[in-house]
Amino acid sequence: SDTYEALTPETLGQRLGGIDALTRRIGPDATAWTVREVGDGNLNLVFIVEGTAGTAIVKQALPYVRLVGESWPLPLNRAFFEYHALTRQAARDPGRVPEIYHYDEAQALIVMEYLNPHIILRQQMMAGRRVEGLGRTLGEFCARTAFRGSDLCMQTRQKKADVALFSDNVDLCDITENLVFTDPYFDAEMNRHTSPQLDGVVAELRQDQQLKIVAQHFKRAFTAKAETMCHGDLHTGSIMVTDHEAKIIDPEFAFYGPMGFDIGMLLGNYLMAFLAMPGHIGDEAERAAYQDWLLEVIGETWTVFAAEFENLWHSERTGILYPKTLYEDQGHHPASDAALREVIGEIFIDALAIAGIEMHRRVLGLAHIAEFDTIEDAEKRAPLEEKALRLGRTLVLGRAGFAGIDQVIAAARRADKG
Ligand code: SR1
Ligand code: MG
Repeated sequence: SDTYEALTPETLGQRLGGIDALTRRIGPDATAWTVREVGDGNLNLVFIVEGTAGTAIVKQALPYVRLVGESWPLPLNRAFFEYHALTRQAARDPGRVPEIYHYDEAQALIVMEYLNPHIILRQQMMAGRRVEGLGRTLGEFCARTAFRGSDLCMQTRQKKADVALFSDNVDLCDITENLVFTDPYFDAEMNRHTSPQLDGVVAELRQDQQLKIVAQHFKRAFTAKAETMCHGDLHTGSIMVTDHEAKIIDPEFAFYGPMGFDIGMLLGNYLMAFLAMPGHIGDEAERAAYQDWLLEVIGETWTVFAAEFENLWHSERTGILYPKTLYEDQGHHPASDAALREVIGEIFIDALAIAGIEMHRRVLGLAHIAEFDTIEDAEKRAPLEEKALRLGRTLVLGRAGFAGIDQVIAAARRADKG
């Protein structure tokens, strides 16, 4: 039927069991499918479906924000944007996003590959477990999607059509515009911080006029710097991992924005995982080793991003920006290299500011992260959250003064030491 109806574990088999693409994947007899609702995110229903032939994930949008409830209505069309983003990401970095088996616009649902035995990267990090090649995978993903979705690579008609398509993702962008770029910097109704011990530093941040100016500068970049199709919500809850691989999920917040947006949000989440570690690994030596690994991942993610971006700059620059003819660039022409350095430098600065802003909103805003919230003892939690707030401010205000990722890592080490 075309009328939207939320699925339940009881109705799912009967409602999707007639779709060939699914019976082929899961099993011919839908009455034999087992269905579990496992959604623990802020917005959607998520079901794991298992049958005699295989498995699938069914993700369905709800007409409201799950985290808050029916009092906050939210359009269903986020499934449309997630579907379109997934297809583009699959083309731009093959194998890095789940395969789509079926999409139903009216029911706002996507049936896709069940990544198993993967778990959410945030959980993996809280458990102190490494992921082989994580920095490489994420650096490549961010570079390939940033570059290949931009005017550096796409044909201008196609790129402008995509800008128009994703510009309708108004409601999810509105969430980011408010929850990320504005609410943390004033006494907004939905804000919450979990410890009164933070009242002092929160008041300090909210009186910091320079910080507000920069946050609004980057909100302007978010709304107007339509460089590439961003994932839009690339935190460590949007990455699924085993010990040996990482896949990227959940691009429903996709929008056209700054090339530094995704990698910036990711760096902010890595940094918070790093600072939260005393709440998760008790043994000092074990914790120090794991924190070293997290910093290596930070370094590698950025270094691989820059290297892959450079590689694509030389091999796939087919769009309207920095055309090779302008530099007579058959190889590494010096002017082309200088232009590349300028572009990457700007992406780095944008990314650091976004990282810092993300760190603020995850402590002060509505949507928190498990790394901090699961530390029950407020005396232990609050100082770690304060470190994140202060490092966030250093990144936002000092964004143009970092000579490279090593200096960011050094700042993270200083913040951790307190
Ligand atoms: C009301 S939605 C809150 C947050 O959850 C999503 O994952 C995004 O990060 C959003 O900002
Ligand atoms: Mg999500």
